[in-house]
Amino acid sequence: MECSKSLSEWNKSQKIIPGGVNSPVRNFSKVGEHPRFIDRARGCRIFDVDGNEYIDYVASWGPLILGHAHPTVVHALVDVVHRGTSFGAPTPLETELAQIIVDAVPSIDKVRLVNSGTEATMSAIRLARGYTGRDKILKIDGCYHGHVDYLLAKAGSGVATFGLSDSGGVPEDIARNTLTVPFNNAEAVKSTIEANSDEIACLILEPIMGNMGIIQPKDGYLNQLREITEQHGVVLIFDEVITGFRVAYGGAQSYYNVTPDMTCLGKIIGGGLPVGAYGGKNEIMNCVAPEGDVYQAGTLSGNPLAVTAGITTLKLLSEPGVYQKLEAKADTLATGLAEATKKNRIDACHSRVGSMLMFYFTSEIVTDADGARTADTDRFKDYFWGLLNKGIYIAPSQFEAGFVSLVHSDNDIQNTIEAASEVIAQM
Ligand code: KE4
Repeated sequence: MECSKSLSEWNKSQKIIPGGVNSPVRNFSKVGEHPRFIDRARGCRIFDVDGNEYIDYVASWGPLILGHAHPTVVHALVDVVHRGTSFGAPTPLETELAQIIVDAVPSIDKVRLVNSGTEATMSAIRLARGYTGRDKILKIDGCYHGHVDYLLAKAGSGVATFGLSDSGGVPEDIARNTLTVPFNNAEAVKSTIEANSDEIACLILEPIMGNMGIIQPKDGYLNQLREITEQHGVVLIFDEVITGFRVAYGGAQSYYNVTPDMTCLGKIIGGGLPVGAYGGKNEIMNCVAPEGDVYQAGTLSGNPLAVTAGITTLKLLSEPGVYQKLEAKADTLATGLAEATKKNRIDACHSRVGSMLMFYFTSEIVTDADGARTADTDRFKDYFWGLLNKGIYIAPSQFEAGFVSLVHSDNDIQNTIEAASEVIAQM
């Protein structure tokens, strides 16, 4: 596969951008070689600067559930850009997106728009601390919540991919307020909260772990967390930056019928442009400045372009039958992949919730981050390159999720299954 132009771009970018990329996970160093530089995308396909075409399952790490350059989204952006790009003043568009989110997400009475998932989680944690007057936070080993200092302890995504135990640059007196427990172990949460009960402000977690591959909550686990945190006045925060509007229109909290105190959103709610959000019960959200004393701000928060892309995307997702279509497409793909690993007797643990799916090269049944860490990342590397060379673009890491969009056709899915079957058969 010709990639000389990508290589040339890589040689330039490495000189002036750390790792040649503006986010570590885009770097191919853990699978070897260099990233493909993208020229354009449309629907479920992306095209690199050498003209190679790929069926895309990264979807910009989740946002593009409608596919790339969706005509309705593009038209809405073209219409709105002529009216100005940012005002630093409120607009009706922000209220419209906020209303859509409040109507869709059970835990959210009020919501503040920000510019990224990281800003959303950082703000939610500060708010939980301000609301409770407590300093400690509890997170789950392997969950990734963005690059917030005190949330990089035992994080997933790029932190796991690059084997960074934690991050450099985080002072000990910040990290020590972060407690970590394994996923799918409610007893560990209970005992940790009881040991620190009047000091823990919140428990934050991805209700479905999407940054160590995909790890689903065991039956009743989220309900147990809800009860335990309720008993001890600990704010329960669902980080639904990935799962929000992905696994259901109301997110994982609707899918599993468990309502947290606060929710963080991102990715899909911006439709491919920078939007994050945090929201929750009125009594908590009323503590946010200027109403309350918990400060959070942002020059471009609620930006009319990004909000327009988000509104347009969420309106299209609210149409009848959308999630059934996503479910059917993803189920077909997941079934085909499972048949391929089984037929070739390749140890694999498959995982799918709605239109997010992946599998681990391991014989274990993965229920937490330690289980995910048993995956054979060398085998994954072979799988990644086998697919890429056949025109299938998945995340360059065993510890990420794959995403099916509304515009992956039956043909695209079948082509993917055939390509994956050929690669797996050669393993
Ligand atoms: P951003 O700051 O990257 O918009 O969102 C941070 C974040 C928060 N919470 C969850 C559950 C997330 O998955 C993320 C970001 N996800 C990664 C990929 N798994 C983004 C890709 C990247 O880091 O470039």
